[in-house]
This record gives sequence, C-alpha cells and structure tokens, in this order.
Amino acid sequence: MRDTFWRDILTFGSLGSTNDYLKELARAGAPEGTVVIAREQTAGKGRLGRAWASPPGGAWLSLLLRPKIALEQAGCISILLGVALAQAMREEWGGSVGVKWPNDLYISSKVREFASSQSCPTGFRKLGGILIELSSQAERIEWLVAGIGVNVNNEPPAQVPATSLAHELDRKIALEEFFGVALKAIERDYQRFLIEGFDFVRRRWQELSILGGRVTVMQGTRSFEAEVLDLAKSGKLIVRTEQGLRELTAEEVTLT
Ligand code: BT5
Repeated sequence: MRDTFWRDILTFGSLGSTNDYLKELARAGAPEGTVVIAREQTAGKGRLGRAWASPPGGAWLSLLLRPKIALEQAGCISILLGVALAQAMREEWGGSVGVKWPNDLYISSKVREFASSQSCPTGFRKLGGILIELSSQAERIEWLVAGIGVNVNNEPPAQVPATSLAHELDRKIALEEFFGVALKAIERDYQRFLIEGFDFVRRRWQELSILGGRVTVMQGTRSFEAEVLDLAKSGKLIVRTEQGLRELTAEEVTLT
C-alpha cells in the first residue's frame, strides 16, 4: 500500500484519536500525504464534540492535506472525501452507499425495521463519517486533517441506526484492502479537484445524496425546518427556510 502521494503511513494498535495525533504532526510540519491509522481509538471524535465509537475491526484513519485553497473552500474537501469513498465502495463491493450532507456515509441496509427521519430515507443506516479539522492563516488553509471512520468489520454502536460493511455484504473485508481502495479513490479525486475545481464532485454528490426534500436543521439549541435545494460551490448546503435562502456550514448544524 505504498505510492507516491500517500507517504508515512503510520499504524498504531490503539490511539486516543487519529485526528488528534495527526494534528500534532501537522503542527510540527509533517508533509501532505501523511496517514495515521489506528486499530482502535479510545477517544474517537465526531463533529460538535460528539463521540465516535471505534472498536477493533473498523477503519479509523486520518489524512494530512495541505491544499492551496481558500479557507472558504474547506467544505469542499469534506464533500469530496464522502463522495470519493461512497463511489469507491459502490464500485468495489457493490453496496448502495450514499452520502448525507455534510459528512456522513450511509448505506441502504438489509435491516429495514427501523423507521427513519425525514432526512434519512427508510432503510438507510450510518456506515461512517468524516471529521475535518484545520488550521488557517490569512484566509488560506495551512493544514487540514481529514478523519475518516467507517464500520467495516466491527460491531456498530447499538444506540444509533448504524451498520457495518461486513453486515451489509455478508462477508468481511480485509482492512488492508479497504485502506487500499479508499486511499486510491481519495488521491484520484483530490488531485482532480485541485486541477479542475469542485464541479465534478458536486455533480456526483447530487447522484449520491440521500437527503430528502425537507429537513430539520439543528443549530445549537435552535431548530428550524428547511427544504434542501442544492450544494454551493463552497460545499455549503443551500436550503430554503421561512426567512428565505440560507447556506449552511458543516461546523454549525446537524440535519435530522
Ligand atoms: C462523524 O461525526 O460522523 C465523524 C466521525 C469521524 C470519525 C473518524 S475515525 C478517525 C478520525 N479520528 C477521530 O477521532 N475521528 C475521525 P458526527 O456527524 O458528529 O456523528 C457522530 C454521531 O454518530 C454520534 O453522536 C453517534 O450518534 C454516531 N456514531 C458514533 N459512533 C458511530 C459509529 N462507529 N458508526 C455509526 N455511527 C456512530
């Protein structure tokens, strides 16, 4: 699993969080393409301070990118990663994997008895998620750590409608194979994005998105109803609310 873009693939038995570990390396000047993988995480993180269950058997990894793009475009990377992973999993293993803005990977599950919310069509369950953390200077990105968590062979947490690739495909996927497929797809789409821009990602997102028309937006302690219209060039989600059009950023909201 070695090629020119991904280098220094560091693997650990157990880490608190691969993102936290890689952020330290990023601050110390580690190069783009550094990868940190942990067999298990003891303090895996989701967005907005949420916890991420990371027992052995899952794919828990973080990638260091140093894209020469404006801070405003950072949301594109989260979308790009989700789309690259969803498409690669579909092509490689045939599961109906979809994306839910901003950073979730869902799969149309065999287990259908759980009713779903408006923004998650019946039968879809959470397969994985992406957590972007970054540092910027003068509105340019200095480093960006992209944390990726996918339930591959692990037991997913019971409290949420989640599932694993192994459960949906009825077979285990070697983690080495998963990392190979994921890293290849991400490298390809990332390089293309840097040359061509976001349009090809946006078009694919429109095909892979599982978001229904109406969603409930949770923002801090507030919540409001909105209609999903489109993805902006910056990766923000364009919605129509009672007050008019709004662009949502991944850092501020959760859709239920
Ligand atoms: C995410 O957050 O979906 C981003 C998860 C990123 C995890 C990776 S693992 C490698 C790297 N290192 C880290 O420390 N993190 C990254 P969010 O959208 O906030 O979703 C979090 C919510 O998903 C939780 O509140 C639970 O409801 C649910 N959840 C927790 N663990 C899960 C799991 N293993 N599978 C599915 N859902 C889970």
